[in-house]
Amino acid sequence: MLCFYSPRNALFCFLLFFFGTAQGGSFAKLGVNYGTLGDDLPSAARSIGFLQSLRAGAVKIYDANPAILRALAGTRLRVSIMVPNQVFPSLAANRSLADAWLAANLLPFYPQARIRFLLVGNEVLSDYSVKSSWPSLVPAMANLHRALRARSIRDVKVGTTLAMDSLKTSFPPSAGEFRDDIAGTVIRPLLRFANRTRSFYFVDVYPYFAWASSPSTVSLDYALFRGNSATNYLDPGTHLTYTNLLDQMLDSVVAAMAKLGFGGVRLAIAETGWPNAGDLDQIGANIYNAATYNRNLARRLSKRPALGTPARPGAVMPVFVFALYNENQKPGPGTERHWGLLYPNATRVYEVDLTGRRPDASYGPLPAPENNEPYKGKIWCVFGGGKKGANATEVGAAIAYACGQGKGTCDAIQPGGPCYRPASPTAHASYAFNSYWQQFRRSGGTCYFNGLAVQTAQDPSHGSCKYPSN
Ligand SMILES: *[C@@H]1O[C@H](CO)[C@@H](O)[C@H](O)[C@H]1NC(C)=O
Ligand SMILES: *[C@@H]1O[C@H](CO)[C@@H](O)[C@H](O)[C@H]1NC(C)=O
Ligand SMILES: *[C@@H]1O[C@H](CO)[C@@H](O)[C@H](O)[C@H]1NC(C)=O
Ligand SMILES: CC(=O)N[C@H]1CO[C@H](CO)[C@@H](O)[C@@H]1O
Repeated sequence: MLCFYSPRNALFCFLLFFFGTAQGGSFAKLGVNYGTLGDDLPSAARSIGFLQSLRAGAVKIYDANPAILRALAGTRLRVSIMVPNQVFPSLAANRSLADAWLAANLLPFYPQARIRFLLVGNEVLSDYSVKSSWPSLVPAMANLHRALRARSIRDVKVGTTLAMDSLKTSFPPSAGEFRDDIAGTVIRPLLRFANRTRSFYFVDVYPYFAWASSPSTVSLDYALFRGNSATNYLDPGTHLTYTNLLDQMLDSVVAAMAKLGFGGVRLAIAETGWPNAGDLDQIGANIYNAATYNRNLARRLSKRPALGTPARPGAVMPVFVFALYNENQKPGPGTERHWGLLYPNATRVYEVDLTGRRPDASYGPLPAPENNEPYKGKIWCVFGGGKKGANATEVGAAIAYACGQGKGTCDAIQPGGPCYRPASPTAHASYAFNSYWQQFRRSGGTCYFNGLAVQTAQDPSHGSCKYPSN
């Protein structure tokens, strides 16, 4: 009940509630993130058809792809587009460039496509390699906002997406606080902008990652919205009771915003979801959990009056699930390529009604989850994974990369070494990938190599050639 703690905020909260209720209908259906990092995905036109048959209410894309925006023209789907990370700094420096960006990317499709959000950059404040561009973020947003107004466009809100690592503290939720390196310099101006323009704080929030990084202390049921009085969490600071991890994470953002004096800025969930598969050493990434998370999420969001969160009861939030497809070209651990509601062949990974109205009992049975406990056996990383069109040049480059990292990574596959034979590129790749991964997995090294590598529980050692393992 943060809203009513201070009389100064009460009016704003009332307006927020009223405004939220008035807009409630339009946010009721879940939106879907339509990412395109796959080499095997259906066309834009077919994809929009799939979004409609999934009964999505909105779609978010990661750029302003003309083919997708053309396919969205005339549909009921609300649309969120993005200014890429490489582009926004120039828009901060020059107002006419911001207007030119709109003219080239938004105007040809507006208002035929119902573009409602213009997101400037994707998780920019998590990428320290572009730190020098951080101060440009809000000025770029402001220039785009001005350019929209100058063209009398009033129904497109400008924002930016931020990951949960913009917080330095998120537990207990009432202790939520932004990182010192961004709080005053970027976040405060961002919140001021969001408040002034009645926009949102767009957060990418993944209970999956929070649970998976400490499954022994966080309950899986709490992460999947099916906790009970034993898994509820009582925040000692506010005495609010949390029934699920998503609310807890959202309210840590609310607390952090309040500490900067902007406790009233509305939240939108730009990404959330649960992976339907992952690597052997990744816990809880399976169809059963993914279906449970997304069905329960949809059901919660369909409730009227809106549930909001404990700190913001009744608040209505736009929410976008990640993602439409499993995307086979996303780098990183296996989960990254398995967030889809659909396989690339357009088959549903599991049934989910995004309007949240379908009763649980009407869904068919799900495959039982088999990896809800940490994998205890040994794991190796070998050549495999069935990447289409892999060629000798690519494999050679991957071996060279793996062997170039660490100490003595590839000694065993030098001529005369115990793993030199068989002297085939794939056998050498297996040794090199595994040797690299065993050295670097603790520090974030992944068993991926552009799709050339895969984890296995089968020891690839042979004769005197021993593959290291965990
Ligand atoms: C802004 O960009 C426009 C268009 O490229 C250019 O003509 C103008 O000189 C730029 N202004 C500044 C101040 O850089
Ligand atoms: C679609 O792809 C999935 C995953 O690869 C597979 O299990 C399924 O059988 C495929 N469906 C069709 C109709 O090809
Ligand atoms: C090998 O694969 C790489 C990466 O997919 C590609 O860029 C390259 O053109 C291919 N080379 C040949 C000879 O096919
Ligand atoms: C916390 C804060 O800055 N709230 C302001 C948000 O904007 C409204 C006007 O739209 C102000 O009344 C609030 O004070």
